[in-house]
Amino acid sequence: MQPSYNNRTTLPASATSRGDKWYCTVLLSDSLGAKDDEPVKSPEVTVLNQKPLVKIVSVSGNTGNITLVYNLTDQDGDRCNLRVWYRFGSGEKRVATVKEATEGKNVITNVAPGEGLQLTWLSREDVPSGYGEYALGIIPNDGLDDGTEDSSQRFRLDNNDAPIAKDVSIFPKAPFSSDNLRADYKFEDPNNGDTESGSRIRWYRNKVEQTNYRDKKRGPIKCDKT
Ligand SMILES: [Ca+2]
Ligand SMILES: [Ca+2]
Repeated sequence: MQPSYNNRTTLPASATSRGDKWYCTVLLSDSLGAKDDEPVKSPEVTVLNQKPLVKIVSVSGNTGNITLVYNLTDQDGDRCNLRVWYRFGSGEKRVATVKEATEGKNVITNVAPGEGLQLTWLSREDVPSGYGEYALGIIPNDGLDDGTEDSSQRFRLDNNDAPIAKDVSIFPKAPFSSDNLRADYKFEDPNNGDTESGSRIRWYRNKVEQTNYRDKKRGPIKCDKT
């Protein structure tokens, strides 16, 4: 029994918590003093869970570590687990590796509701050469229910590093005028898996560029034998 609410017909919301089971009893009497023999009991009601809600405030950064600022609300004051995802273009949601994760790669556990909270997406872990329009999202769960998720505006990500031309040389190394010349080099890209596309090659004869051999791996045939 909660005696401080005796004889009141209204119980303030501040007195209830999620999961509480409440009932009241009524013992009626009239102005002449006649009263019921026994108090009458109401059916029991359970105070329901209010689902949490996330609102993403901002995203900053466009390469490597991306900072997300968000607000987390739960009217019951429940601490929440947050699952973080990313999306490339209009593709499907994928698990986002976050620095603050305490469970797996993308779950931050036991977060108290508040404003201006931050998390960091380690984007290079998930998309080492990611390039294009991305979005991030958070799904809150208060231990009972998934709440209302939010996703960020799309933002531009550029994790792509330029490739490096290694061991650039001409073959043969000691050519005669009857030899075709060939440009030799190795394509190395810091992002594993990137392939060569659109490389530019220039040939110089006595320091003057020979534009008709642009982007050709084979250089001039100095002496045409035909
Ligand atoms: Ca709740
Ligand atoms: Ca690259």
